[in-house]
Amino acid sequence: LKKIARQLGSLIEKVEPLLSQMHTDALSIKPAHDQWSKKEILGHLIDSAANNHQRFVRATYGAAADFPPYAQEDWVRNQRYNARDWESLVFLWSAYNRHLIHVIESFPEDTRFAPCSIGKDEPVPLDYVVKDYLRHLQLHLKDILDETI
Ligand code: NI
Repeated sequence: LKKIARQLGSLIEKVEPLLSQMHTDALSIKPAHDQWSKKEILGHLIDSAANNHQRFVRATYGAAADFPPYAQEDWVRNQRYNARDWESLVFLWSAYNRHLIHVIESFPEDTRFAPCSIGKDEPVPLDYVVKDYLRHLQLHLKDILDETI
């Protein structure tokens, strides 16, 4: 988990300046009515950070197995991310992730296998959830930056 925290740290350091430099004109454009704009994808990553924050902290006191799944489409739509400015979204996203790195680094050793609920399936161990959080983040950053990171 310490390794994942380091990987997450270098990813944020690398990507934050790239996001900050992006031209803001096209960021609110949805490629299709049922596809997210880049602002909405970054918003989805903020939602992912917020929901996984709950899972991570709840795991430290044995309460992550009953955390409910979240309706990601409703979260993105109902928060109207396209109405926010890009700079604020980038700031929130990077600050949230810096805090998550601190949370992951602070896990007591015996919480690695704490059961976490990630949907309707059987609970999975915390270290799987943390790895999957990073994988999901990389996947969507690729869509925002139009490149492999
Ligand atoms: Ni996603």
